[in-house]
Amino acid sequence: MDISSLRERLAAHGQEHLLQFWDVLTEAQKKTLYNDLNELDLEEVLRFYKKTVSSLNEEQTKLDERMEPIPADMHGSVTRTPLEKIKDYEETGLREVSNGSVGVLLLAGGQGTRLGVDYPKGMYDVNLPSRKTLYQLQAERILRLQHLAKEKFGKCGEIPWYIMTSEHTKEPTMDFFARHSYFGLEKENLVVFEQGMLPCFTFDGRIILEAPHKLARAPDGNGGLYRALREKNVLEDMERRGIKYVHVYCVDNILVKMADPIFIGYCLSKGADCGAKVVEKAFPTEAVGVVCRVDGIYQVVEYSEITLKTAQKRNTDGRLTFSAGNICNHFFTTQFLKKVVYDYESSMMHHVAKKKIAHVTPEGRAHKPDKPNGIKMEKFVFDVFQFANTLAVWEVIREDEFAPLKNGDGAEKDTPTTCRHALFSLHHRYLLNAGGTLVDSEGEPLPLIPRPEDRVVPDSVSPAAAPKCPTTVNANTEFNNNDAQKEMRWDECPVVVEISPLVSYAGEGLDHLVANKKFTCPLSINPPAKKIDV
Ligand code: UD2
Repeated sequence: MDISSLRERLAAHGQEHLLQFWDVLTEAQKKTLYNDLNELDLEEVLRFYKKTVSSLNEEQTKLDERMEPIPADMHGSVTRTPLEKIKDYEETGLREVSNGSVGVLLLAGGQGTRLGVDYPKGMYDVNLPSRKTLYQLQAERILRLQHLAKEKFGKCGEIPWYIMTSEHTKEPTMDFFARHSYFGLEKENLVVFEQGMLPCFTFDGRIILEAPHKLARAPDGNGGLYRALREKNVLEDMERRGIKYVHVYCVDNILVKMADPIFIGYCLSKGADCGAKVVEKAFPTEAVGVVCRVDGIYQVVEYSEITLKTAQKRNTDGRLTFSAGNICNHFFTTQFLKKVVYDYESSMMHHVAKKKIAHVTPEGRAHKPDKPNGIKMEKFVFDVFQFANTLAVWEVIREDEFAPLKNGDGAEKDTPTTCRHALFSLHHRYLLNAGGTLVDSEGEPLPLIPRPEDRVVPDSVSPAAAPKCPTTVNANTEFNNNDAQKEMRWDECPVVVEISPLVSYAGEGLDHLVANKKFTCPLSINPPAKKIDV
């Protein structure tokens, strides 16, 4: 270890404090720190830091005058499109799936700090009757979609699943999939890769030490995707497999439609190289970014970047002018990704996040600050919209497609409970559309929207009063009660319906199972159990 030249290099960049504990480190710790510092491209990270903070000091002008909505002909909506057209989009998308041209890419490198778990969010189980995790629901949706495409076009295109992880989430994610036999997917169709990490800085530009021998580092944002696509040779993998279109999405949306053929078909019909699925902003001050154009360039603008007057602006039909709420659900052509990765990635700016960063005190003690003490630098996945030739926006119904898991139970929104209820409610609608009915113990149909008097506060429910024995419908039309689930309770919501993604991707294929039948809750609809030879 050439410690004196390392010391000189650090001193030349004002970072000599990183060796302040050197003399008290063990040999192993010295090795770790020495390797980490040698591998760090100091010039590059300091250049990022300077560029990022200089943008902080620029006067933040509101964007109002320069903003325009996405032109109406590029802002499609599921509620304003004739059913026939939607079927055309779906057919186009399914054809591409069966051709093997579609891949999905999951952004799963986040640290899940708001949810407060120390494992990857995809492994979270929101307590559905099946106890399926987010990863399993997503894997099964891929399987079902492959099946639907094959059924329609006779060819089974495989959908490779690219999963971007980070230092914290890669190993547990890989172990989890291996332990669950890849949930039925082919192992080689799962490509797990790791995004980059960047050091965290104090406000005056010094890299923070998390421990005497360890730098404080954080993933470089979900826009770290583009650098990782290049550095981990993921684009090459896509080209080798003949992938032309990629659906990129974030891990926490329990209703996400993997490689949604309608969205893909819509984007293709518009000749788009880049697409964003959005939901209509619920009210002017809702804290979501909107997809729009600024000086003619596509962008996502945060609510905090505009005035209330602009947020409240309405069209003549009464709809909000800036209504395209971003839900982190994107379409890219691989051609576009190639252009971004090789031509533009390095010019994309980082955003600054002021954070409470755990660090070591000069006395060598670990300390968790209670107010922000430094910054993390992050790129955002949608920052590439600015490079699109044609960006198409597809607006979907929030209740059908967007229920994110951000916070732990007890928070106001986006919790395991709200996710679970969103899924039950969607599956209840699938059941009704297929001609089935959910009834209460008196045989009365359950309303789609629970009546206040039907809601039961979980803690006040006695086990005897809670629904216990779920009705299970196997896709081979067997009806039975599942003993293993008898003791489970889903007592806080009167409607409990879970349809396995292996049976239905988006409500299809249920008629022969449920039409003209009545069911009580909790109801699970599963594929036929595999026969085990003994
Ligand atoms: C994201 C979107 C926001 C909105 C919202 C809807 C971005 C930057 N923001 O906000 O506009 O659509 O979702 O739910 O897209 N991730 C990584 N690496 C990282 C950081 C995050 O892969 O370094 C992943 C993370 O695991 C998650 C996704 O990116 O799957 C979104 O991250 P988030 O939950 O931190 O983003 P959020 O909710 O602030």
